[in-house]
Amino acid sequence: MTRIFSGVKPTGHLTLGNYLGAVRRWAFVDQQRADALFCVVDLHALTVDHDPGRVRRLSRQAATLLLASGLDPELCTVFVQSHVDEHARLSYLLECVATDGEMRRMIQYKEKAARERERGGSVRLSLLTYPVLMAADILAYGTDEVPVGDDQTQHVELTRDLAVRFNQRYGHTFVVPRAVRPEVGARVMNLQEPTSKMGKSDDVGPGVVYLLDEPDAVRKKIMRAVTDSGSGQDVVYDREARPGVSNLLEILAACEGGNPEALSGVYESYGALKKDTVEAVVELLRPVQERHKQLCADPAYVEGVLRDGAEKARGMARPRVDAAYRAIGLLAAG
Ligand code: AQP
Repeated sequence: MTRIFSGVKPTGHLTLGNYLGAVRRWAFVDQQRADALFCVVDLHALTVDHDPGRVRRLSRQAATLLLASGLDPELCTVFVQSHVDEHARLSYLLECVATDGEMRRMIQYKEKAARERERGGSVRLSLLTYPVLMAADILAYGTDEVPVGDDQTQHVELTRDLAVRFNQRYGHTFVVPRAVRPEVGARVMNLQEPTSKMGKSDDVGPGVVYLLDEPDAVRKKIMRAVTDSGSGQDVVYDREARPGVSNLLEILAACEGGNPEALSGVYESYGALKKDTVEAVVELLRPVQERHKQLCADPAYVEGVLRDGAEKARGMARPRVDAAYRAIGLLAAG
């Protein structure tokens, strides 16, 4: 059976981008067809300036939202990364296979490091090595497929390179995984800056729709979304020339299961497109928010799912990570 691994970082509240680009597919496609593991990758949240209490709260909230989005512990494994030591153990071995040049070429590193420097902060070493930890997350489980949004494709490519290199140098240990992406909704853009990804740790709050936004907040954000100036009101799908309106068409198409290009022919004004997008997003989020509320009333259930998930994940990861320790030349403990 195909094995799938993917994760979400508790660096902020989950967004519509996280949902359309990743989580919805995990719930409605991946967990049904594969042996799937989904993880709150909390160690990754420590790569930038962080507040410990906030990371803990966001980790719990992310896990609850994954379950609210439809991840079913009967069908898949849901857990928190730091509960399974194998991730950090394997990460160090992979650091001994990766090069610093590879790390410095990562687009997300360059962007995030530049942002930290602009803010006058220093760049944590873990931000540079983060893709290696992500590779360990994936490789520890013999993963075949990694369902991710566009922004993570480069990291999965690096993971493949590290797996192949390790296997060539030290003997076959890792499955070489591949990234899989949803056709529509793979890259939801910020509503206020439609040339940038909608990110959960963005400063531009009004441009980001969060999974737990009330309908009124969703309405305000979408109705105020930046549309493209100097081109009249015609609704055209063109990501390069018309990023604002194209983003709305993509969001609507992703919500309704349609095609953004075909949808563009249906609308004569931005207003009508925005109105329908509001309705589609509110309807999309409604069941997730209702289930989230129920789960918040039962924290013991969520804790139990995470405890069982970690135990199961540990059992799956340990044999491969132990094999990697032996293959690379470390003496087995007596
Ligand atoms: N805007 C997006 N459109 C489509 N997919 C997206 N994903 C994230 N943003 C979008 C996908 O969601 C999954 C979980 O993402 P993550 O938690 O690993 O964080 P990220 O990719 O770094 O995204 P964020 O939300 O923007 O976090 P910050 O702001 O902290 O960097 C991934 O599969 C991702 O592709």
